[in-house]
Amino acid sequence: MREFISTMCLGHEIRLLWQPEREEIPDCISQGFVPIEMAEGQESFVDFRCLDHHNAWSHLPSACVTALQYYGTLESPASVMVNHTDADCVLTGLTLMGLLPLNVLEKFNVEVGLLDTDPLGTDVSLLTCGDVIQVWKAGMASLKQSGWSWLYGLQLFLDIFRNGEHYKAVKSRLAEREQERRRVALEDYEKAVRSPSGRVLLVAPSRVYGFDVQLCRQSEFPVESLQGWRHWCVIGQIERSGSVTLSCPNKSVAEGAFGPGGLLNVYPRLPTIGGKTWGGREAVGGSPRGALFPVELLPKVLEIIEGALTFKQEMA
Ligand SMILES: [Mn+2]
Repeated sequence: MREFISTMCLGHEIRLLWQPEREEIPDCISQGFVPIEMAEGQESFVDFRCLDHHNAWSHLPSACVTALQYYGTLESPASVMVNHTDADCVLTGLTLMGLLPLNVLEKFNVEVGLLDTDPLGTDVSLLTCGDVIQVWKAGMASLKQSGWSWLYGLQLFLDIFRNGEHYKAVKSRLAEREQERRRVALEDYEKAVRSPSGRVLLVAPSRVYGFDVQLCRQSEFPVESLQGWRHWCVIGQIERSGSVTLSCPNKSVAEGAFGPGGLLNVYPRLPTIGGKTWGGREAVGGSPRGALFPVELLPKVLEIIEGALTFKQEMA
């Protein structure tokens, strides 16, 4: 829902336009509102700064990395236009306003950008500022869709950097939890069943969220290429809910493996439950909503998904 918020941060005036109607976006840009990651479906709205990396701009780096070349150029009042609250989007605004030192952001934005563009292939614990990103994400986990949540995200970034000493305990707690999650994910991976090509993997049960670990990024190859990943689809039987989640590394790998549309080609082939079908997006989806998926059908699911691969290349 559209909101206009006029407020302040570190002495800067901020004029924030949240989720403007699609038809009014071009007008708002000509009035001086800087669009940050304003992708609406298949269309991305940008000004000369090109702060987006979706749709027609998918060849660009993440927005917060592009924003480094416009560091501190948004004078007060800073007029920005946004439609979501994630680390890349908020950090882009922070960078344009120059609210943290450039030498800090030159390192930090690159890492946030890496997580934004390759979330399943980046080990946050290996990043220099991974702890800051983890605290921020934990602190934003219950965010509401509102311009105020974007502004709170801005404040939280500043607070974590400026008052880092207060966050020592929470940082080590989150790091421990992350280490434990990776350990359990790897343990589940070792018990997983592989399809004949090795490209599809059945993790049953899956005790933690672990697709990032289990898909096995091959970092010497590009993130969007089939060679960039050991497995192209992980079938996770989620212990907590009894449902099944399918995860491919990203849309382009899903399409490379299963043809245009990725997993959309796969859902109709999978066994229905009480007439309800599988569904989701190109790279992520799952078993029928709200239904326990019978474990005895899982080998069949593995077989069907292996059979749906349009490009077969056995694992090296
Ligand atoms: Mn982004």
